[in-house]
Amino acid sequence: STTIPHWLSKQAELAPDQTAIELPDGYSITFNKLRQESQIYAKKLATLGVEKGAHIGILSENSLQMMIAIHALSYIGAVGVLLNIRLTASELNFQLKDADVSILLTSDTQQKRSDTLEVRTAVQLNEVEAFMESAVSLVEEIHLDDLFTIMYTSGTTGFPKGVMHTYGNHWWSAIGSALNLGVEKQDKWLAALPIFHVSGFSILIRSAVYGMPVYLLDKFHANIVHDAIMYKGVTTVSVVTVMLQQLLEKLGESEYPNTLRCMLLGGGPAPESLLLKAKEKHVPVFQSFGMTETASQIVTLSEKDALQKIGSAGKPLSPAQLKINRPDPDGVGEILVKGPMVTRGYFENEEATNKAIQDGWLATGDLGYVDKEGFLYVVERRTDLIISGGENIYPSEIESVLSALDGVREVGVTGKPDTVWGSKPIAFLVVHESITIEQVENYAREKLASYKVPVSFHFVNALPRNASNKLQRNKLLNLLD
Ligand code: S0N
Ligand code: AMP
Ligand code: MG
Ligand code: MG
Ligand code: MG
Repeated sequence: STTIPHWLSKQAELAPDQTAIELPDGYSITFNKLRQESQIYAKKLATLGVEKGAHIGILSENSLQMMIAIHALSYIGAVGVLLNIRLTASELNFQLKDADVSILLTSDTQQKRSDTLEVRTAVQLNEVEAFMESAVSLVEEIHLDDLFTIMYTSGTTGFPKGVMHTYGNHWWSAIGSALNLGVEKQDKWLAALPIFHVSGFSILIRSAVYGMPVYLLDKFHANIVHDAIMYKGVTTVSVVTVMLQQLLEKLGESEYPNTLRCMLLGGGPAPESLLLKAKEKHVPVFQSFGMTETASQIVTLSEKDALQKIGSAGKPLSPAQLKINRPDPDGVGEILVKGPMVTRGYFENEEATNKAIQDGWLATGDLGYVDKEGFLYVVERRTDLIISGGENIYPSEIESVLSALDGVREVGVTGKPDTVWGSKPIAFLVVHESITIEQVENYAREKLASYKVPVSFHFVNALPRNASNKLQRNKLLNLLD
């Protein structure tokens, strides 16, 4: 397979004194120092038993230490399994087991719940600092075909699937972004999206590949992002819809300085009213379409096209292709994508992999059409995906969890439009008389991440079903009338 010099080591040679990471409290670290600290950390992880090919869980809000740990895994050749901190213990335990995680690294906050997690070893990221350094030899060349990360994405079957990313997927994603958005000398990319999602993770990779500073937040805070754009020379920010909404509110009648050149919007649909509002305030929004499986954006609309093509997700990035499968008379069909940033499949899930990827083309599950000039418009999901604040929720996942509760006979879940989050799940249940709504809700809270807990629960006599007895989720909301 193709090899390249380790990307962080390369930047430490090319731009040793360039800032790699800057924090809101003013602390910053250069590429040279970041390499040094990541390599030391790698040798300490080796003492803990982290070795080439091992699957290492990471459960943390964004932090400098998390970034160092991720680079350290790459110096060992270990695989990072990035875990969503909002998940419950049972949801995390599924992923820890499915991904064969042997060692889990946590932030201090997450460590508090590690006794509910089923993993051989759980260690705090900062405890590793105290370890001795093992005399292991570190990776100097990255093999682009090697597996680097696994990130879970929920699935139609009710069980999440581990999306595998090779170094090559991440590398080509960063290159594709650069060829489309450009890389400029003064670039500084703000990361408030979680690193456990590819939306945040991809910023870390772009930083190493371009030699570009990251302005790193532990998580999204509208105030801090606003100030960073206004006063800290941030040029690029990745956001989901709900964040852009809050930022525009904060902006009020003012405008951002010219230093801001790109507000990269992704992770789900964006209401046209929001895009128009952004346009009015001269915010350089770049709409994009991408998914965990494509290692971030694969289709992006530049600001200059945004005026004529409002609502479009743009054109496929330079190293990517797109086609619409079996278009209807209006040209609408399933969006298929192909390119070197696309995953080779789901970890130990051949069935799902073969279903999603054929001849290198990934079936996204999304419906869309391409206009005469080649711009993609995403219409809706073919499947029943609910996207709340950039987090994916599959109705089937909630249905199978609630069905397991005694007294629940049938469950149907669908998305209900929500002005803040975009969409939120709502549940309809056929139950035995003995059970109460409160019991169902408590059970949901125990088993499901809070963003997946339905906004309301409705007991009904029967669920809408078609002639072959299949649940008709698109008719569930009618039960409210
Ligand atoms: C929007 C966020 C920041 C909201 O979280 P916040 O404010 O931090 O919430 P908390 O204070 O932790 O909790 C308060 C209560 O709110 C609930 N809650 C939190 N999040 C949600 C949610 N999404 N939906 C509904 N409720 C939520 C909490 O549960 C809590 O409730 P209680 O009190 O009951 O416990 C946060 O949700 C967030 O960070 N969202 C973004 C996630 C994301 O990154 N999605 C994108 C995933 N997609 C990809 O990675 C591929 C696309 C991609 O790469 C990309 C995407 C965007 C931009 C660029 C790119 C790119 O291509 O580079
Ligand atoms: P995830 O894997 O969590 O990143 O979710 C990816 C999903 O988000 C896609 O399959 C789409 O359903 C949705 N999505 C991403 N970008 C867009 C967009 N521009 N418009 C509509 N939906 C989008
Ligand atoms: Mg397994
Ligand atoms: Mg909050
Ligand atoms: Mg997801």
